[in-house]
Amino acid sequence: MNIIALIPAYNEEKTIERAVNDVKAHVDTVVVIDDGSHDQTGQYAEKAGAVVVSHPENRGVGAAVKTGMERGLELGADILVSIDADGQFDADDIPRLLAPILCDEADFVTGSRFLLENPAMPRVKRMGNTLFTWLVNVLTHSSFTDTQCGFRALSREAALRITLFGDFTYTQETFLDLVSKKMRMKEIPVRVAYDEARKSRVVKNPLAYGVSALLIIVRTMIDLYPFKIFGMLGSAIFISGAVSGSILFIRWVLTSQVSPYRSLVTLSGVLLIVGFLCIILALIADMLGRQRKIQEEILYYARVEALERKHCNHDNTELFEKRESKR
Ligand SMILES: Nc1nc2c(ncn2[C@@H]2O[C@H](COP(=O)(O)OP(=O)(O)OP(=O)(O)O)[C@@H](O)[C@H]2O)c(=O)[nH]1
Ligand SMILES: [Mg+2]
Repeated sequence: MNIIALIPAYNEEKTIERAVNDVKAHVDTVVVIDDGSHDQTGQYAEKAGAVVVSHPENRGVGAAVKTGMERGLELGADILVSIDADGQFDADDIPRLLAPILCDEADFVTGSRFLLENPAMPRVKRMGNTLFTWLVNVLTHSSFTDTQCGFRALSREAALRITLFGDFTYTQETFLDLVSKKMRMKEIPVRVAYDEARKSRVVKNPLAYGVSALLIIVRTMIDLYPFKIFGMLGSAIFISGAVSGSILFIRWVLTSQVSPYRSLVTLSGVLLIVGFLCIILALIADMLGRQRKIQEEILYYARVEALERKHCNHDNTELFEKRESKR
């Protein structure tokens, strides 16, 4: 088993060495993604024995994790574990995070900071986490307790299958994508520490974080369920147009007049047309959605083949057999 840790890091020179050393004891290789840091993060990570991948410019933690997953797969990872560079998580929790994947009980295991008696999370962060976890649960019909935790593990199969677009963050998108792909997911309680003096690199401004993360969620949902989303929207608009139109029509039949609701006639017409167009859009988006599924399947095999060609010393036969047996 080749276990590779991914540490996205942005200006973390103070903590990166310790983070790498703590993680090293539990994995085969540590990959640090230095995301355009202005300090010595990359140099310190290398000194501590990590493989360092650098982005010339800061691209965001989502982009960094994507780069890390690609590098991890190239290095032949069977399991990828991501953990923060600030030492907030306890690396000794890694074995518990890996266990469900090693026992073939899960493809994705996420740490939850809310299942243990951890130190109190700052209030704004707790509210944000609760809100986003609730939203992801509603959208995926799940009951996760923490969908924002950066401490998680992914099987090779899940890493080959996942498609992430968000550069700013990847946390919620991972859940939406993997649930839609029917991957087996599990939560494990993890320990976490909070340093009041530290400024979060990701959540510089809670409102800006909320808007950016929400945009990623909306775009992901449209990508994953285009027919459902445009279909529901179109139907709702069309039905309201039809209902108001019918009421006006009945009134006209009974009283031979529509006043004082004349303006509602136009509104009903507009609603009917917009609703109809939305339903057409749903059908077109559905076709694109099917294309996406085919493209993702092609991408999966392309990734597997490319990795084999790179002689990453990984035998993918097992993966293929597992996949075929699931069909
Ligand atoms: N590569 C990369 N990593 C980032 C970026 N922003 C944050 N990170 C890393 O992502 C991890 C989580 O960021 P934190 O700043 O600890 O965010 P947080 O855990 O939500 O906030 P705190 O609770 O204050 O620690 C850390 O390892 C950061 O170095 C970024 O733009 N690029
Ligand atoms: Mg942190």
